[in-house]
Amino acid sequence: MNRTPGNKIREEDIHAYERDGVVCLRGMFDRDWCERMKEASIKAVSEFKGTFEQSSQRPNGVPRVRGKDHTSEGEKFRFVTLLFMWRSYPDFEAFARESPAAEIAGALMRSKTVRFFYDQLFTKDATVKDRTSWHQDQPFWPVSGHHVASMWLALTPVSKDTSGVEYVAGSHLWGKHYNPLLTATSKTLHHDELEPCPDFSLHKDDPKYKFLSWDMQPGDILVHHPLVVHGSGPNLSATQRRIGFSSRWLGDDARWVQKEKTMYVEGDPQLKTGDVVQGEPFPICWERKREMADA
Ligand SMILES: O=C(O)CCC(=O)C(=O)O
Repeated sequence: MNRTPGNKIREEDIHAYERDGVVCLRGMFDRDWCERMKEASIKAVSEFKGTFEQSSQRPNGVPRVRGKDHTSEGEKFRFVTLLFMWRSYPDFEAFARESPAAEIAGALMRSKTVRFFYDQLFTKDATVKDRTSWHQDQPFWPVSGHHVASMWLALTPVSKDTSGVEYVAGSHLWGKHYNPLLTATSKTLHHDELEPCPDFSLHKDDPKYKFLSWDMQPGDILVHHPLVVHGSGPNLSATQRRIGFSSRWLGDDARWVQKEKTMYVEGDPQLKTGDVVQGEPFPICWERKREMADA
């Protein structure tokens, strides 16, 4: 399994990330990582019982994988999202601590230090019709700053027809924070003061917007900014499951923001608004010039 990025990250890749809010990098993870994480993902999804577990339901405070089974009534093909797998599954923890992901995130964010934030799986079986709604990530989180990169690793081949992620280029620079309104979380995270995210599928022909998406192979990644607008379409394939594995990474300017309604972070961070995001829940996984084993 590769410890360093499968390909060199060039200055033009960093510029694309800064300009568009997303960059696609090819062949960053080798076949061993892809097979290991694909197997681990299938196992985690098969073990998930389909409830959205809130902190109060967690026995003795022990963290468990949370998520949502979005599968429509009566459908045998599943659409499942899971969060915080690294707390329960050693393969996901190894990915955070031993893979080249943290180094890649550090290079793109131009950060000195990279901490792990959390991981999230998006699996859509063949023929799953559901979209992932257009959204930005940051309004869901108790974290501010530009240095919060998400890395979406393709674990199966992906195209626009098989629910490849699409982006509105440059939307991270609009100064907008849209209401987090994905179906899984809309009740708990709704913020009245924020405007809803437009349905950008209705604006595909508008020359004001540039849409970006890529055909991908296992090992290719998308790295995106926390405020770039993105979403994905249905999986139109009759045979091909689509597995996207996102890991989120914190760089130098990431700060905690106490919010009334926000994604629950495992591990009881005990941080106040304005604090550097640090501590046991967010292990240091990479530092410029030298790697560190732990926080
Ligand atoms: O895979 C998807 O459909 C959406 C991914 C996403 O929203 C993310 O990784 O932030």
